[in-house]
Amino acid sequence: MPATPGPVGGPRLSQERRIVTEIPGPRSRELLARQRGLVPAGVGSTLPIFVESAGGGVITDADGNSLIDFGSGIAVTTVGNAAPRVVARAVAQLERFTHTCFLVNPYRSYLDVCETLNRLAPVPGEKRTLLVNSGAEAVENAVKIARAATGRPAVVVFDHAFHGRTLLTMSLTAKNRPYRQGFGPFAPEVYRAPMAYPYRWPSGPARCAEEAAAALADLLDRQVGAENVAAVLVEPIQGEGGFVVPAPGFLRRVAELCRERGILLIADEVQTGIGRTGRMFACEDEGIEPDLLTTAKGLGGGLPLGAVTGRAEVMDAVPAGGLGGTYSGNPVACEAALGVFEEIETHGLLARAQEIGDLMLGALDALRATHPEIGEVRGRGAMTAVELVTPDGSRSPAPELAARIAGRCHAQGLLVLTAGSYGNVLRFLPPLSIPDELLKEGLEILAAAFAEETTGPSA
Ligand code: PLZ
Repeated sequence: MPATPGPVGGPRLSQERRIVTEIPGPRSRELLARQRGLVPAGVGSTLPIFVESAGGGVITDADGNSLIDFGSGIAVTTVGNAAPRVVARAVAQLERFTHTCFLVNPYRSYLDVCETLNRLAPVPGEKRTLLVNSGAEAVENAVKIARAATGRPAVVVFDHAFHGRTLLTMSLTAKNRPYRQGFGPFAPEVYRAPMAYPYRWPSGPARCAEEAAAALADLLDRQVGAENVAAVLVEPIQGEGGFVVPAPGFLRRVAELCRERGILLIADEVQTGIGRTGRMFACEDEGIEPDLLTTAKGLGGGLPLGAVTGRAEVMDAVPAGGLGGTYSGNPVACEAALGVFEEIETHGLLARAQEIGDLMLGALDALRATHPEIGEVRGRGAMTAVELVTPDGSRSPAPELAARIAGRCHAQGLLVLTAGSYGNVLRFLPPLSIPDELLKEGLEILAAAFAEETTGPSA
């Protein structure tokens, strides 16, 4: 197979869609059958093709298929899968040492990652960063730190939020099935406010920000009591909840309400952060400066790494020994993260994310013009989505249509993911290393899937 490098590197994989079997093919189906006897049923897969290699804008599988990647492993391989600087640094580190435990013997790369995040994060004043292993651990630690710093117990979160699957972060997550069902009792002192979700706001988008802010103020002051609230936790663009972009100005109001009451603002940038939205952090677009900011996913370029970056006086409120973990800030993951920052810088990937956003939003808007099943096109940078509804003007969610369109895309060799509280959102998270031709080809496959599913033979 002729191998050419992707524009931003990655393994030297031919940047083409190539479907040589049905999807999944026989080898993947065999492995899936094996999986069923080994792995619990609770672990699902969006598309069970067993991966052989990935890079640039493609994923290749055990049957020799090459699929276009609009998922990035859920917003993780933002700089490209197996990106050269990530790989080179991780490999070199693997050969030096794999682990010491930072709590036992520290190493420099941990500091380099913290220094970079402290420099880049839109958190005001002097900053500190804690490294952990995952997004859930980052959120969980941010809440622990906020409680220690304020001496208050309560955390306020939003409808449609996703913050993880551990007991606390599952308790912070909004959607029951599949995340919470059967897993209670949940962690106490979690309160939920409505999200300023313009498309579904009862009185319409115009008053959405103002009314949602009023509902938050009421929850803080009357129901919980602001003096009991450690933090308000919010995703600047909701990820699993369906790429809900809060009504303009809402997040600034949230920040003000927090400041007036001595409540800490935690921005969960696990999905939006590290260049995904066309800025290093989505908070920058909103003009908000959280007290604490969580990252993971894109930070490690595919290796498990999470972080909490926060104001020094808040972060330092926890005494020595209060924070840590055996693997937290693993040296291989730290080197990978330094490679991620180099890739972003070297290839101008923030601008690339904006370019991808322009291209995709333009194509999705055009698709919406001919498909009333697309209720809304939204997102920012390389984080875009369409919300599907019944075409009768009622805005009733259409999750089956979303699943059918995703299925058609998969069969044609385009990996897309679904999301949303109602399961009716198709979301697009291509790696920033994807060539334009593959982006356009993916969008054509998507358009064809819409044509077939909405005006196909049975319509
Ligand atoms: N905060 C905003 O998006 C993870 C979840 C995949 P972890 N989102 C993908 C799944 O079904 O479990 C996420 C997120 C936001 C926190 C998390 C949690 O990050 O690294 O998966 O723990």
